[in-house]
Parts: sequence; structure tokens; C-alpha cells
Amino acid sequence: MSRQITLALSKGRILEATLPLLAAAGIEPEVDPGKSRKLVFETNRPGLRLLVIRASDVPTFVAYGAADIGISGKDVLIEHGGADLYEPLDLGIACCKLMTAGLPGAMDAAGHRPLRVATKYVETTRAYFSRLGRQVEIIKLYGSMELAPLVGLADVIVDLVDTGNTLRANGLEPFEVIEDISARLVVNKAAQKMKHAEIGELIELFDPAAGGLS
Ligand code: PRT
Ligand code: MG
Repeated sequence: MSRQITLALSKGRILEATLPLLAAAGIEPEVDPGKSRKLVFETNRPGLRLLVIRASDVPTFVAYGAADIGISGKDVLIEHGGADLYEPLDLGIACCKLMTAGLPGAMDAAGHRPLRVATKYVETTRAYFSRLGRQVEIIKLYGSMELAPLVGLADVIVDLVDTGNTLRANGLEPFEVIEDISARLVVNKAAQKMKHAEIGELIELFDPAAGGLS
């Protein structure tokens, strides 16, 4: 008899990219999670249920074992730390780049004072500039990072860039790539041992290289 598996999904843009993967794997939620206000969904696959939660909460649910596996953006995983999770699979969806950006020349505009950087990725940003040996003052924001350089809140931002349209629309330029980002499958370490067979089957279903998806 197979054990209950809980899969945590990131709501929002990763969910939109995940639902086709679920469908291709033959997994059908009881109702469309993109349209429902429910948080827990049974599926047609016996023993498999879905949680639909905030993207930034997925690593926490999986690390504590409240979910056995999850789908999370690499940006969120890096910021979380990730050492308490297995990351067996790059799903190749919701791709973008984590970058520094700002008004032209902004990287040099600070002169001798520390560069002011606005971001929601505080830990990732601290580690990045520390690797560069550059002094920074980090300003934590929860959204609309692109606004910060325009109103003098920060010299530069660290944010996700896909097409670059948002930067361009605000007169900003992309500078350096910090990380290539995509959504990843993550697994709770205890569940990987205790529910090895069930989790292995799911990983294979989601793995294009294993022939689960075309
Ligand atoms: O609600 P919560 O704060 O937890 O998360 P959220 O509102 O950031 O969630 P959501 O639904 O936006 O999904 C975010 C996740 O999607 C990220 O963690 C990434 O893993 C992934 N992703 C992929 C992106 C993008 N691409 C992306 N382009 N998330 C955000 N963007 C934004 C970016 O921040 C910028 O504002 O899109 C804008 C840039 O896009 P372009 O095409 O104009 O360059
Ligand atoms: Mg949001």
C-alpha cells in the first residue's frame, strides 16, 4: 500500500507553469488550483495531495516535513539556504535570471560610500557582494524593486529579469547575472528515506530525461 504524499506548489506564476507538468504526468487535481481558493487539493493519484502556498513558503513547508516534496523557484531556494532540502530535479520552467540592475553607470555612482542595494533577496545579495569584496548597504523591499533607483532609495537593485521589459520601461539597465533561475523539485530529507519508492516514482514522472514527459 502506498503512503500519503503531500506536494507543495508555489502559487502565482510558478503554479501556471506547473499545472501543465502535472497534467502531462497524468495528475489531475480535484478542482483547478489556479481558480479555486482552496489550499489543499486531493488528486486522481491515490495518496497524492497538493498544497498551494506562497512561493517563498514552499522551502519551509518541505524542510519541516509538512510537505514531502515541493516545487520552488531557485531564487527562493538560494535565499532560504536550502541545505535542509534535497534538490533532485531542475524542472526547466519559470526561467529567468537574478541580476543587478540600475540606471546607466549606477554601479560606479556611489563613489567611496557603500553601494545602496534594494532587494527582496537580502541573504543572496549579501553573499554576492561579499564575494566581490564590495561594501553594500542592503535595503529590504517586498516588491516593485525597479522603483527604488528612480526615487533615489537605492543605487542599484537585485531582482529577477526575464525579457528585460520591466527594466527598460523604467529606464534601467541589466548589469551582472548573479544566478540562472528556474523552478526546482525539492524533497524533505526524512521523506526521501521513509517514502523512497513513492517519491522516486513522482520524480520520474516529472523528469523529462527519464521519459516521464515528452
Ligand atoms: O507572493 P510572493 O511574494 O511569495 O511571491 P511573488 O509574488 O514574487 O510570486 P510570483 O507569482 O511573482 O512568482 C515568483 C517566482 O516566479 C519567482 O520566485 C521566480 O522563481 C519565478 N519567476 C520567473 C519570476 C520571473 N520569472 C519574473 N520575471 N518572478 C518574477 N518576475 C518578475 C520580476 O521580479 C520583475 O518584476 O517579472 C519582472 C521582470 O520580468 P521581465 O520579463 O519584464 O524582465
Ligand atoms: Mg505575490
